[in-house]
Amino acid sequence: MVNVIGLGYIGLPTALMMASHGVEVVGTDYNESLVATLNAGKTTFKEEGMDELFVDALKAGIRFTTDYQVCDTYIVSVPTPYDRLDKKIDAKYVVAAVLNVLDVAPEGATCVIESTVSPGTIDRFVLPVLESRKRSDVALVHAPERIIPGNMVAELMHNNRTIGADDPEVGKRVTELYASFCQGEIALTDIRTAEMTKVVENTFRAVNIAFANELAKVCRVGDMDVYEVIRIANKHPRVSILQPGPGVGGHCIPVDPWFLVGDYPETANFIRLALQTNFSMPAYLLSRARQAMRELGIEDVSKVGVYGLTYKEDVDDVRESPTLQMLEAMDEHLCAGSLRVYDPWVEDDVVPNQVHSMEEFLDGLELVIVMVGHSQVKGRPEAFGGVALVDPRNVMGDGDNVYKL
Ligand code: SAJ
Repeated sequence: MVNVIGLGYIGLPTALMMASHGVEVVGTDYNESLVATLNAGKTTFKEEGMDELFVDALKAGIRFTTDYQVCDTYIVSVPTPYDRLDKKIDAKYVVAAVLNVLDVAPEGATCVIESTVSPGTIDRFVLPVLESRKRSDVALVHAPERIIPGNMVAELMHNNRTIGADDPEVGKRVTELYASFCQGEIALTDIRTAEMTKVVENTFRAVNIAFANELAKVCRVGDMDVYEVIRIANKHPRVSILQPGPGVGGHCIPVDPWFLVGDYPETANFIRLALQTNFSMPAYLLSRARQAMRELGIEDVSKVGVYGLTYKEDVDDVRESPTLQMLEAMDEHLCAGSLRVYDPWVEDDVVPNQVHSMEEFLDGLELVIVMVGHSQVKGRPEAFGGVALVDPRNVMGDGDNVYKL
């Protein structure tokens, strides 16, 4: 039996996937209301294919509880935030979960950490926990997740994966477990290498996006079309530049690279600069919106709205989103709450001045900053009733009243 600890964006689909592929699974989370929702037959976030997967897993007998189970394999999938001051990983949730596992784990159990951790975290923070509890019989494995929100279910099945285990026998066993549903190649390595590859993958993406964002700024100064430049440059067989945008959000790309900067502050300079470049985009966009207001003769900030609160299109996740970063930047300059905000994917009130229908949103607006290109509006400027648009993601076409980055 597998006990998946932490039923968030990664733990839940992983638990469902394993259950629907013949593995006996119990999902555990300390959040009682989340467990109650799952037990009431409802999923806790929207994702293509999740509802069907949930039904399959229920049929296969998956259970959800707040209790840790006595079983042979644990999969820990809890958040790993970074300390905002020293930029190092904060492993407290992982450590707490492992401590709870050790309270019930039988001799010889395996504890797989799926949470993203910086290289050396398992050695530095998790192994000492085992030692202090005299539980060197428990085997540790790192199996970092790689699935992209928006296409999680498909990627869970088809992506290649990494299994990091310092004991090859244990690694082989865990590889077999993941092979029950994973059709990609599974690379077996040691724990520290697995930790590093995961952080490196997200750092690569952060750096590539930062490059695109810097190009956008350069092209603005030089009066060139950055999208055309990137489109053509990418025709080169060895060039693959990502897209500039309003900033970088989510719980991975803006977070994980800081682990390297935090652990190697003297060395990881280029990565630090990339993160700072990405983080500068929401404020840069504000100045771009201000420019559009001047050109359009709009003086009243209440005539400006923000479409999109999530960190990217067609997901409901608002963590670290560029819109939140932008509102925070405004807040620092005494403008809190003045912009009306709407996102069809976000039902809860997350920010002041948030409305819940497009009609209410557009009422009286003269300029909309399209922070997220949800399918609802992508390629359809008419969805905004003809008002001028600031379009940092280049998803609204090339009309006269469309201001790019
Ligand atoms: N973004 C851009 N320009 C781009 C691509 C993305 O500005 O060309 C922005 C997005 O709008 C978003 C942010 O970057 O705000 C991050 O989005 P994303 O789609 O790049 O990535 P995530 O955070 O949804 O998922 C990433 C993935 N990592 C990689 O592709 C290397 C995913 O595979 C990981 O599993 C996930 O992080 C994770 O959990 O670590």
